[in-house]
Amino acid sequence: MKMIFAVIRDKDANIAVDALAQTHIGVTKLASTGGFLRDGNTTLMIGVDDDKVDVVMDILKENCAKRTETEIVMPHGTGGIPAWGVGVTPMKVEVGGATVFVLDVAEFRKL
Ligand code: 2BA
Repeated sequence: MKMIFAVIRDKDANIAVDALAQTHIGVTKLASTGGFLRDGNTTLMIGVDDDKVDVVMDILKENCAKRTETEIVMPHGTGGIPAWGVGVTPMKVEVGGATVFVLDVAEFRKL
């Protein structure tokens, strides 16, 4: 058995948890904080039989991997207030990303 720890973006967490649950894979979602940015992220704790590790990796790749998305950037007016009506700019930005650790589980019990 393996324990997979996946540090992912908060925004990707719910969809990843849903996809794991639909595949009947148990997951615990932990609120975490990155040591470098000191920003909130999500750590998923996923315990699975060895033959399910690739299934989990595919789900994480599909829902959390780095990808490019087009976002609308709203220009700021005075005092940091969004300047509605002024030309908005669609920009391609890189979002997502997962840092994944796979550990051997010495023992698994439910008491
Ligand atoms: P990533 O490398 O994609 O890491 C995203 C988050 O994954 C990290 O958030 C941290 O919570 C976790 N993580 C990454 N490597 C880990 C490890 N070896 N052990 C445990 N957890 C780990 P942050 O620490 O806030 O880092 C956010 C992003 O800042 C990183 O994205 C990386 O692009 C950059 N970064 C991190 N440390 C850096 C450093 N010393 N110098 C320059 N850039 C750094």
